[in-house]
Amino acid sequence: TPAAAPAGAEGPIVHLFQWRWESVARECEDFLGPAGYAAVQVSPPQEHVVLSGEGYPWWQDYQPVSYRLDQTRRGTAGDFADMVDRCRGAGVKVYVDAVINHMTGTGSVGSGPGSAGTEYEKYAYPDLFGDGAHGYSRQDFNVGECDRDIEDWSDPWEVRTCELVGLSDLATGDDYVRDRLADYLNSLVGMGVAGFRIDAAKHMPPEDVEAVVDRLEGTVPGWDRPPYVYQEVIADGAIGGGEYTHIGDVKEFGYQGRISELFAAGDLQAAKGLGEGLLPSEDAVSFVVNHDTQRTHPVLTHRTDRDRYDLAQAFMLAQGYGTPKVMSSYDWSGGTDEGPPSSADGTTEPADCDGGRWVCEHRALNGMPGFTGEVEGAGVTWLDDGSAAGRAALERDGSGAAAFNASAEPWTTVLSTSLPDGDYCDVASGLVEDGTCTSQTLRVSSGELTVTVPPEGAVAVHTGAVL
Ligand code: LM2
Ligand code: CA
Repeated sequence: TPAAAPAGAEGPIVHLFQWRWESVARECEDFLGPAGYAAVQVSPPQEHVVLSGEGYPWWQDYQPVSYRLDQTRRGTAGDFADMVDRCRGAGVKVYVDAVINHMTGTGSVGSGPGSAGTEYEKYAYPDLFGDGAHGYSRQDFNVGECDRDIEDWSDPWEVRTCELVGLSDLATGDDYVRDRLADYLNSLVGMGVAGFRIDAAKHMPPEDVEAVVDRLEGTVPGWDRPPYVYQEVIADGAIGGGEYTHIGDVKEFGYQGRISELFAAGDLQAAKGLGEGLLPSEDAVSFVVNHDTQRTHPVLTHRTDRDRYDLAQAFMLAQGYGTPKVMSSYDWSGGTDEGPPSSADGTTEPADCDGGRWVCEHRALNGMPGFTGEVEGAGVTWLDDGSAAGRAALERDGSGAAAFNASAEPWTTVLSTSLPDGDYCDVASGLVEDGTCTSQTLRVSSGELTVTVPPEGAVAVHTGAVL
C-alpha cells in the first residue's frame, strides 16, 4: 500500500484539551460543525498511568501503559467510538494525540495497574492490546543504547535515543516496535480517526516516524482520504522542523512564539509579517498556545490577557499561515500540574462552557473557522494604511475581509475590497444559523465596507456567510 500522503492544508483544528469523549461528541454537533472547524484534536486515548498520590495530574495521559482504549479518565472505548461517529456526522474529523516515543516513567508510581487495569512496570508492558498477543519488554526499549535522561540537547542522537524526563524510550528503529505502533494507530483509523498529532516527534529519528506513518492505512473510512499527520517538533539548533516535513506537517513553534509576543505588545503592524523565515505555510501547523506553552511560557494566554489572546487566535484564523490550531483550555488555580475538573476517583467531569473551569476559548471565536475554510488558498492584501501599530485589516482576495483592533478605543474605518456587493454576517462575533446571522449584518456596496471594530476585538466577513 502507498504511504499516507503528506497532506497539505486541512482546515482549522481545535484542541479540546482533556475533554471527555461524550463532551467532544456533543460539542462537534452543537458548535464545532456549525462554526466551521475541520477537525478536533483530542487528548491521548490509550490506557495511561493513574497517579492518585499526585492528584491525577493531566500529564498521566502522556505515560502509556497499553494501547487499550477501554477505560481512560475520559470514558470508555464505546464512548470513544461514538464520539468519532458523531463528529463525523457533524462534518468534523477527529485527530488523536499519538504518544509513540515512550511508555511510562519512574515518577511516583513506577508500576501498577493502569487506568484499564493492565499491570506494568517501567520497561515491561505485557499486554498491549488486551488480547495477550503482544507486549513490550526490555529489548523493545533503548536501555541498551542509553539508560539515562537526555542531558546534552545539542546532540540529536541523544535527544532521540535517551529518555525524555525519565520516560522509557521505545526502540522505534525496530520492526517489532514499529509494527505495534502501527497496529495501535491503524486500530484508530479503522474506527474513523482521521489524523494524528505525533507527540515528541523530535525525540524519534525522522526515519522511524516515517516507517510508522508508511504503515498507516491509506484511506480513513468515511472520509475517503489518508490520515493527516502533524508532528510535535520543538525546533532548536540541533534539530529542525524541516527534517520532518516530508512525513507530514510540523507544529511551527517559531510562529507560536512570535504571534504571542507581537499580540502581547499590541504590534499588529509587525504581525503582518508572521510566517516569514518559518516553515513553508503548506507544511506548518500554526498556533498561539498549546497545553505546554500555556503553562511553561505564558506570554499570552487566557490567563494573562483574555481579550488580546482571543484576538490573536482570530487573527491566526484569518491570516492564512499554516493549518491553524485553536486551543481550548481548562483553568488551573492549584498549579500547572492540576488536572481537569474531576470526581474523587480521577474521572474527568463533562465539559461545561457555561461557567466553571472549562474556559472554552473556541466559543469566543464564533464563526472564524468558517472564514479560514472559505478563504483557503486566497492571497492576502492589507487594507489598512499602516498608521496605527495596534490596528490592521486584510482581504483574502475575493473571498473575505477582516479588521483587528488591539486598542481600547473603537475603530471605524472604510475597507475597500473586491468582495461582491451584498449583506454579510460578521463571523468574528457570530455565525449564520438557519439562514440568519446571530451577530451584526454588514453591507458591502461598490466594494466598500464600513466597519466599527470594537476595542480589543475583530470584525470579519466572507463569501460563505452571506444573507
Ligand atoms: C510532549 N510533547 O512532545 C507533550 O506535549 C508534553 O506535555 C509531555 O510531557 C511530553 N511530550 C511527553 O509526552 C508531559 C508533562 C511532563 C510529564 C510527562 C509524562 O509536561 O511534566 O512528566 O508528560 O507524564 C512527568 C513528570 C516528570 C517525570 C515524568 C516521568 O512531570 O517530572 O520525570 O513524568 O515520570 C521524572
Ligand atoms: Ca526516542
